[in-house]
Amino acid sequence: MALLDQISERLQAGKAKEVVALVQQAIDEGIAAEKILNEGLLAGMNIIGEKFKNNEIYVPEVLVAARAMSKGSALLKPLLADAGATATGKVCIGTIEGDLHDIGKNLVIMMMEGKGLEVIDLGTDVTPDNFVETAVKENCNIIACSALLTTTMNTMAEVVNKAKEAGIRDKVKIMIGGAPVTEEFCNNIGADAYTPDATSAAEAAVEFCK
Ligand code: B1M
Repeated sequence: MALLDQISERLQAGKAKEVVALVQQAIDEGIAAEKILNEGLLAGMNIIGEKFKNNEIYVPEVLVAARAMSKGSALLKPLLADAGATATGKVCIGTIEGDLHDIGKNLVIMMMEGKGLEVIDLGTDVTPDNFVETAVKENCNIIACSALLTTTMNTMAEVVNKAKEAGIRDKVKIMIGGAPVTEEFCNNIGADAYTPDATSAAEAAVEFCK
């Protein structure tokens, strides 16, 4: 089996140690970090998502796969950094209130830091007040919100409202993303940018900070 397929397969089996070893082997063999991420780790995670949706696997299996994904991608972090990254700016990021999914958010952080941005990670289950208070206190250029559940994405509208109430709406850009989020939703709630993946999120953040 090809190395990237092995990474995907071991990730699906939740074998974090084996995933780490295989990712290291792929790095040593000179495979590009983005290829390892997309064709190995994320490919495996997508299959997990499909099986979860079809009730072929349940939360415990998804959790161990998610852990393997996190451990494997941590190895790629230094390699995903842009050589000579010069962007400056501060972002506070988190997964919205009620939502515990953090793999996508962590990838967004990795890509943003790789471009030189300073990122404050608020973690998961972050309230709109927490986003806005942090942006005020830390003088952030960007508030970035991730949501993976259709039930939690609507709370992102509250972040926009709270930013207006706090009088910082003209000073801070609000970026949103996550599997159920769309451009149309972004326009409806009055956020500044929707991006579909971590790479485009980092690129948009750099543009906002120029
Ligand atoms: Co959950 N879960 N989950 N889950 N989970 C989904 C999201 C689901 C689609 C699965 C399914 O049914 N097909 C479904 C949501 C359905 C819906 O809302 N319509 C679901 C459900 C229902 C649930 C529970 C309710 C299950 C239960 O308990 N019965 C529960 C909710 C818990 C909670 O949050 N309160 C739950 C729990 C879990 C686990 C804890 C087991 C685990 C999370 C572990 C963790 O994150 N540490 C988990 C996982 C892993 C998934 C799936 C399988 C994979 C998500 C993932 O990490 N993908 C997911 C199925 C799926 O998405 N196909 C599913 C990989 C990741 C890299 O992609 O996060 O989309 P993603 O990020 C992408 C882009 O979206 C984007 O960049 C990333 C890639 O470049 N992006 C941004 C993300 N944030 C961004 C922000 C940006 C820009 C781009 O700007 C700010």
